[in-house]
Amino acid sequence: MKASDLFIQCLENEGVRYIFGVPGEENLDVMEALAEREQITFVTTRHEQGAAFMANVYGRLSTYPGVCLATLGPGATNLITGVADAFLDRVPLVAITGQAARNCGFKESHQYIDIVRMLAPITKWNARIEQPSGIPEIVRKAFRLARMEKPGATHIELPEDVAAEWVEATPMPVRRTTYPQSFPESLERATELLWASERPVVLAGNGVIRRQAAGRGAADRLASFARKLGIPVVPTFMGKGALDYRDPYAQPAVGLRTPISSGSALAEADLVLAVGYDLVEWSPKVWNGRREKTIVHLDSTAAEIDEHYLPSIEVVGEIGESLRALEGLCDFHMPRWFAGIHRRDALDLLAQHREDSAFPFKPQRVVADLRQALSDTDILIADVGVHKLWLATLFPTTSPNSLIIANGMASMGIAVPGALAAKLVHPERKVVAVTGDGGFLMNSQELETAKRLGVAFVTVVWTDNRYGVIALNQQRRFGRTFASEFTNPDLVKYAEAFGLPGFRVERPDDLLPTLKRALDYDGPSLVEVPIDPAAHHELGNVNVRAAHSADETHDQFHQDNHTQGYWAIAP
Ligand SMILES: Cc1ncc(C[n+]2csc(CCOP(=O)(O)OP(=O)(O)O)c2C)c(N)n1
Ligand SMILES: [Mg+2]
Repeated sequence: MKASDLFIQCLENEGVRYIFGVPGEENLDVMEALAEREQITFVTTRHEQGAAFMANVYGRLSTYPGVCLATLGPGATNLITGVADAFLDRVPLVAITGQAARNCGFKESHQYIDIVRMLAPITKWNARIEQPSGIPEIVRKAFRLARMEKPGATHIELPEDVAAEWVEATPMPVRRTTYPQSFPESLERATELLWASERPVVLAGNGVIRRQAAGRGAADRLASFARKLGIPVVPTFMGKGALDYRDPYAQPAVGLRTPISSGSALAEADLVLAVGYDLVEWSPKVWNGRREKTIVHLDSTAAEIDEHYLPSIEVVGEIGESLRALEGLCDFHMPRWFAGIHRRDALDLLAQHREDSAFPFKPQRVVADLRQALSDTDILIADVGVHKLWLATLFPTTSPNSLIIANGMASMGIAVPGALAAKLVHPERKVVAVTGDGGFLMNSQELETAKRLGVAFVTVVWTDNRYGVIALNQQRRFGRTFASEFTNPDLVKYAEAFGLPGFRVERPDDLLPTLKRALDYDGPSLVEVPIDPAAHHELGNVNVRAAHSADETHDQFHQDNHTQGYWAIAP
């Protein structure tokens, strides 16, 4: 058979359902092979970056590698941002690129650049297929490594002459691996350290969400562990939803440059049990600047090196299993040391702004209405900008992967293509992309892809006519803004030009009904929400909390959990 047919059979063998991409001349054989098959849908995008972000979010939510495809040269360079984002956020993704024939690589040649070398620093592994007989092993390896802990991006280059050759081979059988169990000695040492500590706290990261999505129950085990021991849980932005925000042990989320506020559980803690925590999200220097805290590292891999992150013990293994084992060994309940800690309450703040009538909108009001419009398991995906910080700080999450935050690479432009992919993974859920006006215009072309495919999600654009977070920081540091402002096209007309219904919300009370209308619409839609940039300054005042006292809210939590709305238990 032709090598391109074998290549597609190998992708089918990996369970691939979608390839997102822009074909080029050097992929013609691969595209032709795809046209003959049914299992894989090729989603033609309008920019390779859109394709990479779609594959990225597909991978985040499904835990199986999302696949994107581009041609050589410019197609491959356009993929880079979405691939790098997968690399830093531990997302399983396989990028496929075409290439000029093998006899072009040593000389100047049309669109030829060394893609393998270019993508090497942002992939876990990548390779050129030099011989068609290598296809089964290379594809198997790319998918296996992309998904294996910790997941990330891999890349396969298929030169056009290789794709057109003849070969006799079959795909390799897919065998799953298992991870070694954590050492009993490590678990015992962790138990001793927890027992000896006075103010322990769990810092729960991306890994908890990832291993929950992979069906390994990491978030379920974490909830059980926290309750048995009575330990507060601080999620990172990407760890949001690891514990239901209504749980008495749930604490406010941290990430990026969140300062460590005095009086917060992490500031006061003498021991930090870091579970599935990636240092890229929130530097340990912020919460362990004086290197005083005892650290217990519990993750799927050994700890990263950082002078502010020196674990006393590393518990390495499947996260949920390690938590289960630790819970079994820890036969004690900690005194409620964090009960007296006083913090301002995110829920309070949202409740206060529920009726806020300011126009342009205050972000708090928009977050409150978004929470009202979506159910527990619906999916909200944030782009990158000050709107992301508002959502990460204020949006209450009840379940893993209901708020998607890209926080390692933190690239603008992920929300629109990401929402499309989220809907493909979970057609039964409502999906909303929240994006700034800056990030929106970086990948808004994918609205055409959404329209063509008939994929229903709502894009909510926060318009403040600026790169809001940059302008905010300029104001704070230098007392003025520079080169961070712009104007916008008429976004309602822009949506309509794509054939989408577009709404501009001009009265605060119209927001919730407009969101509901857009969510009920059977196709992509756009809602523009003008935001008052002056209100961004209030972000620094949000010093959130989850529960003033575990005693007070514990019973209430169990009564209210899953039976009442979000505002029912706001104190
Ligand atoms: C691709 C990319 N370019 C630049 C940045 C740096 N950056 C981070 S947020 C931001 C501004 C975002 O503006 P906008 O999308 O309007 O969101 P807002 O902050 O106004 O909510 C910029 C330029 C980035 N993260 N990603
Ligand atoms: Mg903006």
